[in-house]
Amino acid sequence: MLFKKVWNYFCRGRRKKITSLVIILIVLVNVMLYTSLLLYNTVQNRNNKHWYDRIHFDQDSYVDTKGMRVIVGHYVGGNSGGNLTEEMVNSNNYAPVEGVGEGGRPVQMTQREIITARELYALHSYNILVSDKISINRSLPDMRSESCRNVQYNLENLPTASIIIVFHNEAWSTLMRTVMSVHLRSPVGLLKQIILVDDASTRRYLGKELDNAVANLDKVQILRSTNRTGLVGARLMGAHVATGDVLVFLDAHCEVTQGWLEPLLDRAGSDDVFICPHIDLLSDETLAYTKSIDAHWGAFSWRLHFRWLMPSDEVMMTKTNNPSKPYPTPAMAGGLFAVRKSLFWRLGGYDESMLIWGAENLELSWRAWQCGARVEITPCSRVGHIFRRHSPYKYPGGVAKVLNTNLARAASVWMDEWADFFFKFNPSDVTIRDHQSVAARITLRKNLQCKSFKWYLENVWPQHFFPTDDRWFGRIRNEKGSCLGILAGTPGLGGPASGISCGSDLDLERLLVYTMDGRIMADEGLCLQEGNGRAVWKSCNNSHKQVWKQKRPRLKTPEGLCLTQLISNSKDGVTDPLTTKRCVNDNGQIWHFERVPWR
Ligand code: LR7
Ligand code: MN
Repeated sequence: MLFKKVWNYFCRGRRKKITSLVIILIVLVNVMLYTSLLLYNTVQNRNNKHWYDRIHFDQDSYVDTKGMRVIVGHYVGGNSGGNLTEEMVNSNNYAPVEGVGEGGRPVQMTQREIITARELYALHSYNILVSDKISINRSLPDMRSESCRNVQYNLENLPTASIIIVFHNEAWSTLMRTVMSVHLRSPVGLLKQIILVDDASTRRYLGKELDNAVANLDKVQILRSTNRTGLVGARLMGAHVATGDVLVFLDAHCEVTQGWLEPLLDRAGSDDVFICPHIDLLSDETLAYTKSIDAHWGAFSWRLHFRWLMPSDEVMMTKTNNPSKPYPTPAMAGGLFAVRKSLFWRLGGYDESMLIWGAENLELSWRAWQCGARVEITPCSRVGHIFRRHSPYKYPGGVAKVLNTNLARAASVWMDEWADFFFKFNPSDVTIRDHQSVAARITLRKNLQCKSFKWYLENVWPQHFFPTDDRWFGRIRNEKGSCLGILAGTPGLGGPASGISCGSDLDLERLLVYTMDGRIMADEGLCLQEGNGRAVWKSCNNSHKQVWKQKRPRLKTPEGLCLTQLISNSKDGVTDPLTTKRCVNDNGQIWHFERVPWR
């Protein structure tokens, strides 16, 4: 009733027109608001970084100075897609769409595809939906630098190559794209064979369907392991049947680019080197091919996790002067390298007792260097690899057991006193070590008359951050209570330095190396650095800002400022960031060096 009265009052004569106009206006404004909201949402979604960031994320990756995310070859175990049906897991959905991903370009998805891709992600730890849309023969740009393109190789004089690609439950499209990229971009005369080694895959499409595909390809053969042998066992199977002069190993989700093979063979020909290509990035989300930074060095942390670091100044200098020259690296990532077959076997192939995944890359690198060979990277061979955040496959026996077995074996055989350091701070690995028989590998080391780990550290990686006999090692405790240390989760590039709770003698996060030239080094190659009145953790370098003179009981910068802790202790045991201040009479400037034996 009331409504009708109000309506009649407003809807007479001239008022009727005004009311209608007002209603139309209100509707219009609402529609506009709604559309802009929708638009905003879409843009938001697009900027929402990546959907997979919400899956879960560990600390084993960081963004380096040039913005490249450096994912390191260490896993904390994967998740194998819970809700997927047998059909989804076992079918091959390769259906290339013309032009998609050509030239190495990223592939965009529709909102609907994003949902499916998210469901399928855990199958391979990369975006299989996108991979299935890209042709296995897709084009890629020539990734080489000008100076690399100008190098002339005499193909007649280069040794021939057997390419070995091992896989366990790999996706069809990425595996085949790896094979096809090798086929398309390797000089015919140099490519002896491509050996695929199936490490007991269970996916249906990797059976007959793969056999048939391979049967149609020239020079490609497939070996199958009946039991899950792990990547070392699988690579050895391939190496045993290889007939080429040089073995070239690739992961099963790579794409090689123009001119990739010649520089590898050129260097591998010399019989004293394990030569790695420059590894570029294939995005796990869009499969885009992107260049990785020009120079990186392989090394490892105190816990023996593989890490990419900036090369030493000397290496950077030679790289600038001769950008096409291979340069030495303390360790290789492991999956992509070439080596003369005779050298591979002469140095003992691989440690056959290494399981599934991990540590074989360090073992091989140490063995190479210590036993008279070298490990190098050639900037002229560019190969893309899909970096994964998690391992998608199962580790029989558990990830920790597998990885620690391999690490224990590698450390026991090659690291001498630093093996004691490793086991002291990883006591749970001691039992694993004691169950290993490494006698055959020790004999190999003796027979090859290999050098010590001390020699390796001093000569191959003098910039290392491990404790040594001429470095102090221990905890640096502030008079107010906290200790200098690295907060869990500090990225590889560093961050503000705070005092943290002192923990036990086994907490590597609080243990530091103090060098004779005044550097305070933590794990992961971080050094305490002074800047604008603050103390921060930064990648170790030669800067005088990383020099701290111990003037008991103080720690001083070269300018004479004192390292200072302001607050005695905050709630979660983490103090305010440390500062550098004029030296005064303040407990916050008193630091006690408490030595901890490192082996
Ligand atoms: O049980 C297994 N059987 C296998 O055949 C487990 C794995 N594999 C295969 C797998 O399908 C793949 O083709 O082995 C290959 C390597 O496994 P990934 O791709 O899961 O390893 P990754 O790329 O994460 O890890 C790096 O470190 C490993 C340590 O064991 C190996 O050396 C990998 O080859 C190595 N990859 C690279 O070096 C590529 C560059 C990335 C980095 C860092
Ligand atoms: Mn890989």
